[in-house]
Amino acid sequence: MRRITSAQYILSAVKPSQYPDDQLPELALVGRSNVGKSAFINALAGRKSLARTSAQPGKTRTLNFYRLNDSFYLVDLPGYGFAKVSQAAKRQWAVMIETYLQNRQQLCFIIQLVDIRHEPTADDVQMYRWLREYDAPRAVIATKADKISRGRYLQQVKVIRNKLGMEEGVPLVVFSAVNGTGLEEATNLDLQAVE
Ligand SMILES: Nc1nc2c(ncn2[C@@H]2O[C@H](COP(=O)(O)OP(=O)(O)O)[C@@H](O)[C@H]2O)c(=O)[nH]1
Ligand SMILES: [Mg+2]
Repeated sequence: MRRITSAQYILSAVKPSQYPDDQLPELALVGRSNVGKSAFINALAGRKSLARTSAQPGKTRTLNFYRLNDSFYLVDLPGYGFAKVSQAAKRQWAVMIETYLQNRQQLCFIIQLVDIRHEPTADDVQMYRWLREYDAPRAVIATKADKISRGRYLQQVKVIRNKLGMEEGVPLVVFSAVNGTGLEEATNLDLQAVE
């Protein structure tokens, strides 16, 4: 099995002039605030606090770039769907994300994270539709699998695939940052995507 052997936080950016300029391939993470993006990065990197996990949703307002194996970036995009922000802040969020997703040449894969426990929200559905419309190479990670029993995985996977309208060929990985469920599969997915 190929592994992640090094991981570094590089920088945070709010506009293109601040993005890294070394041309490495990039893999972006999108999802609601609190879905587990930071925990996913830490699990993948095998580090406890490379990315700050937070009990306060809506905190990350920047694109955070992490360099893995000195060969690609994981880009943590600001979470959506946080109710307590103003319309203006939501617009700012949308511009920041779309600017990155639409224009970034070295972006080669997008991972959308959703919570395995719940039916995807309207925001999740909208995000996925956007990815499909742009024909972005993509996968979905269903997080927090440790919070439900194994017996419910299949049922929840069906709910998620259905609600998002996922095509059969698009991977969905059941994942837990707490007990390591799906970690190997997610690692392989990431490494393949940036090859
Ligand atoms: N039980 C469990 N909790 C998780 C998991 N992933 C994240 N969390 C918790 O969910 C909260 C939000 O996680 P975080 O990674 O900060 O979400 P982000 O806003 O998407 O970056 C934190 O309290 C994490 O500890 C998981 O796989 N299992
Ligand atoms: Mg985060």
